Amino acid sequence: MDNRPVQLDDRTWLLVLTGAGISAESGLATFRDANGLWENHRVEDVAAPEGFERDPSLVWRFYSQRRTAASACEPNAGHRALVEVERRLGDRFLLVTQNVDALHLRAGSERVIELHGSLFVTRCSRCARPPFPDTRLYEDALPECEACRKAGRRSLLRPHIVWFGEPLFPGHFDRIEAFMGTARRGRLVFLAVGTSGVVYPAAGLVNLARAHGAEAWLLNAEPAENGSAFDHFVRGRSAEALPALLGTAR
Ligand code: BV8
Repeated sequence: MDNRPVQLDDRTWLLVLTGAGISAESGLATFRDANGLWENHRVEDVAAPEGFERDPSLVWRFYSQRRTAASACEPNAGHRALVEVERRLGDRFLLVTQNVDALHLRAGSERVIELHGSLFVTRCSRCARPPFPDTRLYEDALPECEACRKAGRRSLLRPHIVWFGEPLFPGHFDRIEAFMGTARRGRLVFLAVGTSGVVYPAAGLVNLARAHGAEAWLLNAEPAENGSAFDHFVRGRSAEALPALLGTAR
């Protein structure tokens, strides 16, 4: 257990990975706490392409409910601490989040990779039209793609989210690896916050960071599945423990 702040000097490059735990204190249910039943749905029924294929209405009701829940929340002190550190470190900072709730963006983080996509972006399930910002709720009629309709076919819109069994978006891992490679000029620190370390490839990031010489920290309310890969473990709730760990607590 470590309780001293992470040293963030002018040689430090900081790569942060956040999970659902950083949004818990904003009032959003975490993935694990729901014991695999997510808002009363089995994950494979609502966060997998097969589930969307089988029952697109159920999936759109699930994501509409999560759009409503996330929109009703506010970023917390954990999100704000990361905004503060980004201001200090600039391009020596990169935030990778597994969360799709957009709370990091609403807090003011800019150097963010939304590894699993966003609740507030929609795309066509079939054509190559670019994903687009979307806050609408689809609890009755299923949304269809206008571009496909104009081309004489019918295709459903879907959340721009990486579902289980789907690959990550192209370029995200390249950007993360490029950041780690550049960080070799200085001292790379990898910090995971609020994640159970179960879902891959995100849970493998700590190993990649250590292969790039990183010092690895985990801040979490409980030990994580991949906890043994970290050099330091800070047990705590991120809204309070993260500002202290980063030295941004007022
Ligand atoms: C891929 C979007 C390959 C959805 C998410 C069998 C078949 C297919 C794939 C697999 C398989 N077996 C394994 C896999 C791989 C699979 C995987 O890892 N499965 C796990 C369950 C074993 N991964 C995938 O499928 C990935 N894709 O492998 O593709 C491929 C490659 C090429 C070509 C084709 C295919 C895709 C994974 C992405 C899935 N999508 N999200 C949505 O959100 O709607 S993942 C989902 O889980 C969320 O994003 C969530 O963030 C993420 C991980 O969970 P955590 O964030 O860690 O949240 P969790 O609740 O688990 O933990 C929270 C932690 O916080 C807890 O430890 C808690 O103690 C702590 N905490 C709570 N409160 C606080 C706190 N800590 C601090 N402060 C607090 N206040």
